[in-house]
Parts: sequence; structure tokens; C-alpha cells
Amino acid sequence: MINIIGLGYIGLPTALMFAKSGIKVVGTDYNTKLVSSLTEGKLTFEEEGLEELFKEALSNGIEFSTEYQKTHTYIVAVPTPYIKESKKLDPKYVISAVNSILDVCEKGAALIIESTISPGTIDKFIRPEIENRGFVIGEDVHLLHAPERIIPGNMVFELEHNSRTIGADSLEIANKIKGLYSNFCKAEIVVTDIRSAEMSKVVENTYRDINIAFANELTKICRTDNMDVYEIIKIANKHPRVNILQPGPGVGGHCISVDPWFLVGDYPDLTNLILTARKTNDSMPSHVLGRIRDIMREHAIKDISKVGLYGLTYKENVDDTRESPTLQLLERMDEHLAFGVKVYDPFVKTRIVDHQFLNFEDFLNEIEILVLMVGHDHIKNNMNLIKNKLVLDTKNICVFESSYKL
Ligand code: SAJ
Repeated sequence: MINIIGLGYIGLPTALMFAKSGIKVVGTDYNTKLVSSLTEGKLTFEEEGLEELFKEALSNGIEFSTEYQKTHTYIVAVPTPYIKESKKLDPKYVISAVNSILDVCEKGAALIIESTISPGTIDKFIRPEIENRGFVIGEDVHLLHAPERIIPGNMVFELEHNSRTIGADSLEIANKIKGLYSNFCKAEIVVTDIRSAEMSKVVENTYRDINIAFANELTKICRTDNMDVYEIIKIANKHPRVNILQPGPGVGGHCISVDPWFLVGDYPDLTNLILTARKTNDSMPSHVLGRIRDIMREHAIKDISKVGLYGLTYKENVDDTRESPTLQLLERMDEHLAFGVKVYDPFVKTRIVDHQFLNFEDFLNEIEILVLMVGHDHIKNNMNLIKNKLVLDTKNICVFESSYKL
């Protein structure tokens, strides 16, 4: 039996995949509401293919509990917040999960940490915690790091098809756990040491952040001379060794906008490029604000309440609003402008900010300038409703030529 600790965006789909493949799974979370909801067969977030997977896992007997189980294999997928001031990771939830596991685990149990952690976290925090409890690592318990790589919006597919990494102290235990994951993971599973597994995960997200920053910097360059950045990226990407990502209103989510800070925090003298990329991406909401001002000026619109932001989530077709560019923009607007800008997102069904509408048509009726912050399918399918607006299209999805670009 596997006990999966943490039933959020990563822990839950992973638990369901194991259960689907026929393994006995108990998912544990301290959140009693979440546990009862899952036990009643109700999912707590939307994700392509998750509902079907959930049904299969339930019929295979997956269970949910607030209690840690006595068993031989644990997967820890709890949040790892980062501390904004110090730019460091806070491992408190992982430490607490490990301690609760030690209270109940069988001798020789495998503790697999899937949560993203900054390089060195296991040596600095987790090993000492286990050893201070009198456990011998490698005998009483085995420690592994198997960082997740799945992308919200395509998680179920990626769980099965993405390559994975297993970091462990010995090849024997690494191969055993590799065998376990291969129950549902059909791609290559690379075995390495724990430190390399920690580092490669953070490097992957940092690489993406830097690549997006390059696209965003190009946008600013092209804006000054009225060039079409999308056309230029499209042409450059025809080169066999060039693959520039897409510019946008900023980088959000709990991964790409956070993980590079771990490297900046730990290696402040060696991370100029990473820091600059972070700052470039963080500057994009201000760039959007500048573009909104340009349009207001051009059309002699003085009232910010005539501006509507479409999209509150950090990217398209998900309901997660963590670190979203729209929230970053609203924070900046409060500093510079009178509040009053309108907001709408079809995925956010309760009010989380001022002047947020829950009905799309009511929202449209109130505004003259529509800022497309997120490219949900919903807006792509409703282009006809926005034809008479001044549209600032930060995602390059608008079908009509009159729209303004970043
Ligand atoms: N974005 C752009 N331009 C692009 C691509 C993305 O501006 O060309 C923006 C998005 O709009 C969003 C942000 O970047 O605001 C991040 O979105 P994303 O889709 O790039 O990534 P996440 O945060 O949803 O998931 C990432 C993935 N990492 C990589 O692709 C290297 C995923 O595989 C990881 O599992 C996840 O982080 C994680 O949990 O670490």
C-alpha cells in the first residue's frame, strides 16, 4: 500500500494514477473538508481528464483519510511555500509530514518527496530531522526525491507520458521505486542522486522562466519601433536550433515564478542572468499598465472604471490564481491609479478582488477597453461578443486586426 501525503494539485492526480494501475492507495491530508469531499466522490479542482481518472480510482478502492497510515511506501506532495523576503524555500510542511510518517512507518519504509524543494533541502533539513529522531537512513528508512513535472491543464496525460527523475542514496532502492512509478509512467525514468534530482527540477523551471523573459524583452524592444514580435518569433523559430517561447502579461503560478528565486537566494553572486530574467517577467504587468494608459490616452478615456481585465488565473483553462499576472497588475494599479478597474474570469466563480464580475455580459456592458490577460478557450469561443470593444490582447489570441498588442 502507498500512502500519499498531500492531496492538492500534484498529490491527488498522482494518487489516482497509482490506484488506477491497481495499487492499493490511501491519500492523506490534514484538511478534513477536502478528505470528506473526496470520500464522497467530489473533486475539488478542475483538470482535463481528472473526473474520469477519479472514477476509475474510486472503483479500484482508493481511500482518503486525515490519518497517516502504517505502511512501507510514502509519497510526500505537500506545499513548499517560499519566503518572499529571503527568497528561500520554507520546508516546514515537508518536515512536518516526514515527522508524522516516522511516527507510524514500517521498518525499511521508503519516504519519497515529490514536492519541489530547493537544492540542498534534503541534506540541510530532512536528513538531520530523521537522524535526530534516532532513525538510520538506509536501514530504518530510505529517503528519495522524485520531483513532479506535470503541467496544470495537461496533468493526466503528462503523468503517463513525461519522463521522470528518481533521486536516491542507493541504486537498489532507486530501481525499486522506479519499478513502482513505471506502473503508470510509460516514459523514461532516470535514476540519479538526491542532490541532482533537486537541482534538475529547479533548473527546468528556471530555464523556462529565462526563455519567457527573452520573449518578453523582445516584446518591449519591438514595441519601441512598432515591430511585430509574434511575426519575428515565428520566423526565428523556423531555425532548427531556436525555440523562443511566447511573450505575455507576466509569469504566474506557484512554480516558474517561484523556483528561480531559490537559486538567486542560495547563490546571490552567481545568478545575474536568472535574477534579470525574473525581474523582466515581473515587470510585465507594469508594461501592460503602460499599454492600457496608451490606449486610454489615444481614445481620450479618463475613467479607469471603463477598463476591464479578462482573466484572473495564472494561465489559460485552469482555476489556479496563485501569483497571477492579473493579481500582480491589480497590486500595481492600486499604487498608481484610483481603483475601479473591472475584472472577470469564467474559472473564478467567487469574488476574490474588488469590482469582479461573475457574469460575462454584465462585465462587458460596463467597459470600453478590454484587456485580455488570459487566453481561456472561453474567450477564444466568444470573439464575436468583444468586437465592438477596444481590445488590448496580451496573449495574441484576438482574431480581429484592430486589437492592440503588448
Ligand atoms: N508563459 C508565458 N509564455 C509562454 C509560456 C508560459 O508567458 O510561452 C506563462 C504562463 O502564462 C504562466 C507561466 O508562464 O503565467 C507559467 O506557466 P507554464 O505553463 O509555463 O508552467 P506551469 O507553471 O503551469 O508549470 C511548470 C512546468 N514546468 C516547465 O515547463 C519547465 C511544469 O512542467 C512543472 O511541473 C510545473 O511548472 C511545476 O510544478 O514545477
